[in-house]
Amino acid sequence: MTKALTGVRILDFTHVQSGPTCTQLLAWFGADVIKVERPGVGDITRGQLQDIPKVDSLYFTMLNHNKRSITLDTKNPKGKEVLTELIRKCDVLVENFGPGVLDRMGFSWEKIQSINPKMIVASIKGFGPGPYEDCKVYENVAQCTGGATSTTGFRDGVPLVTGAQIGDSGTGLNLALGIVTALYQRTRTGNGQRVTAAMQDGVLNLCRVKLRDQQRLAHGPLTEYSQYGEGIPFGDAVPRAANDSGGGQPGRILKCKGWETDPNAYIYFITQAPVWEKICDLIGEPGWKTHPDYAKPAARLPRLNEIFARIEQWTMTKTKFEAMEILNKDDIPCGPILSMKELAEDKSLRATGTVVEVDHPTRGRYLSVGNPIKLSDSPSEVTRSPLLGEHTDEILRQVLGFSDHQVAEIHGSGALDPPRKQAAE
Ligand code: CAO
Repeated sequence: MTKALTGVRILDFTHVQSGPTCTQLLAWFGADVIKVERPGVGDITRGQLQDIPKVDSLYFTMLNHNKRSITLDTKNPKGKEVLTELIRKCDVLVENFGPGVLDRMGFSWEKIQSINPKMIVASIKGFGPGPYEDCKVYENVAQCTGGATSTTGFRDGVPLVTGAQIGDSGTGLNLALGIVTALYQRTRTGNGQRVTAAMQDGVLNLCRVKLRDQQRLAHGPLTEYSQYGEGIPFGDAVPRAANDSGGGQPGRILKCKGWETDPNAYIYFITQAPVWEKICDLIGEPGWKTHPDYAKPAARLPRLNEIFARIEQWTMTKTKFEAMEILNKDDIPCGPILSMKELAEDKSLRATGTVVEVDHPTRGRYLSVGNPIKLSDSPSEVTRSPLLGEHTDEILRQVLGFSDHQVAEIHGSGALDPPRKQAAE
């Protein structure tokens, strides 16, 4: 069976997390992804957070499945020639270098266009045009500057970053969509184009409900926030909402049986209006179904702390999984707080390929996340990440068509040797 992106060749200049997320997705959909890495060093994540000495880290292996690796010093004159040939042979160049790096390498958009007018050049940067456009950015910087951090955490605590890599992996997703959209447009126009995705933009986009709340503040307090019921006035910016629901149906994290010793014995409980009467019956408060202080959603808003405290009395008598089962029978939206251990051991996630076990020649077997997007006619098999430069000769010969003599010349030129200047760890 062919894959959705069979025949699409990607020149992958990405590193760390944001860009590799994008090209890994494209590889899962069948694109031939050729990762260009600095000789001797490679993607810096190969050596970061290593759990096994001298073995590609899980950080790297979990972001670079289904790719091929070529090492090339793109600052070496011969290396530039090879890169020029790669640009001719590929459909898309993806990069997430620091601002200006590609230009300094001698491969500006104009130059790439002159080599291959059909090429799509896709870039992730920390910021879009503006005062910060020249800044280097990592995940938490994007979370902080995109509105996630100021709105995450407890009102009286410091701002918090989240464990979900919304700046890196979130922006990688955006870029992947931009690339396939540009590829689709190219089928009509025949032309390449630039695709750019800024991490700040991606995070802010994911924080749209907070921008919504910022505007609602002008018209009065945010009644679904706990602080409203607690009588604490709102300031002029959206406050941190702790675990209050970000939508119109109030929700909280509530303790379940075992919470005293298990840090994840909790459940997220949503008091969705259509199932309110069932909730009342379940927790032993049938009178709340008709009582004017509790019967209607608006009446409940100033009393959410009291209501959730009562519901928690019930959830504390059940494990999070028992509560989930009981609540789902009544269509009451809820979710147990699952630990990474529980997710890693979840059989259904293995069955769908959302969590996969991969074999690696130097690491052995390890767990990874698989493709979260399922296509019925383009299933994703997750294959291991490449070793550094594993496919250099294969790509020089098969993709670029170089002869034995040319390959030997490239080897002799120093283009495959480590460059002198390397980015700091
Ligand atoms: N051959 C020769 N040189 C190479 C090379 C190759 N194959 N590949 C990379 N290099 C060089 C580049 O030319 C550049 O050198 P110069 O600075 O002399 O031009 C250098 O290596 C890499 O520069 P960089 O700025 O991309 O790398 P860094 O480690 O200093 O910064 C990061 C990393 C992530 C902060 C920066 O790339 C960045 O801001 N990227 C955009 C935002 C982004 O994607 N961030 C997500 C990171 S994941 O949290």
